[in-house]
Amino acid sequence: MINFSLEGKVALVTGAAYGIGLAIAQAFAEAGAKIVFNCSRQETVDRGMKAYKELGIDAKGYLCDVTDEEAVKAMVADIEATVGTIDILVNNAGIIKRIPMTDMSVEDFRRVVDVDLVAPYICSKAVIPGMIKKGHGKIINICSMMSELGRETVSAYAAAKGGLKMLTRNICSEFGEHNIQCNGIGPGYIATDQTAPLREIQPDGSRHPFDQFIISKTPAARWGTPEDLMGPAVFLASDASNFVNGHVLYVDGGILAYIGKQPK
Ligand code: NAP
Ligand code: GCO
Repeated sequence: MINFSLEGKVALVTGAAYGIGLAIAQAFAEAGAKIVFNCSRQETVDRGMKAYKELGIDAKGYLCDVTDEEAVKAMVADIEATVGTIDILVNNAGIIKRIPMTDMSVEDFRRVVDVDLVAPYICSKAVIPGMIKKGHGKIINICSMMSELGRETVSAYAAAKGGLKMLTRNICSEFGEHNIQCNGIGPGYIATDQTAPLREIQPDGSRHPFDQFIISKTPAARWGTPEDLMGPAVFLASDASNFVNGHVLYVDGGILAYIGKQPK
């Protein structure tokens, strides 16, 4: 029988106070997992704890900046001591800065790469020893359309998410023999806080030009929702995907397959 259950599994979803991370964690909880999450601001951790309580999920929240290796190691040690060895890690925490490359400071560029690429390395490095000891593990990296495509103003983000695709393949290569599967999810354009600026209604009441652009580039002719990612995430976190490794599953409504609707 195909096993999509996460019963008895401990899942750490980074940055899962709202948006994509919260939806993935909710899906994991519905599949039986124990949920742990972290954010870098106390008010966001509090927002997440409120959200989980309203969903009836007994989640544990940590204040931890994923770019701080010592803090991540301490968080993982506390989780292993108080909840259990982490079976599933979702590297979801991420930021974007939309600035033309030649206007972008090196500090801004580095911060995006730190959060979106170096931190998944830090978090994966922290959980893999426990997974090896346990004899299994699942690491899911939240990649992006920008793991495959570029666009103006997102140079740091695209570089990081492109690197995250290759980090996914490398973790697969290095730890597959320990029954650890590392895969990516590449969401398309999803309606969350992160993309809210791209969907703002214009002063004349019209839709944001980028909003209209994405609708024309998506065969599904709609933005994705965090809920669209729930099933794919449970699949990649469950035993149903034990022979899927190093793969990036694009959940994009077909954007990557489509040249775009021709103007009328
Ligand atoms: P979001 O709404 O901006 O939420 C990001 C979460 O990450 C927040 O909880 C934030 O909390 C946390 N975070 C940011 N920096 C952190 C840090 N240094 N340490 C710990 N937590 C941190 O983002 P989203 O749209 O849900 O996206 C989630 C992931 O999906 C990101 O990796 C994003 O790149 C990716 N993605 C998004 C889309 C989309 O269209 N929305 C598409 C493809 C991929 P704090 O600020 O309090 O830390
Ligand atoms: C942007 C968007 C995208 C999405 C996502 C697409 O400015 O182009 O924020 O980067 O967040 O990564 O998959």
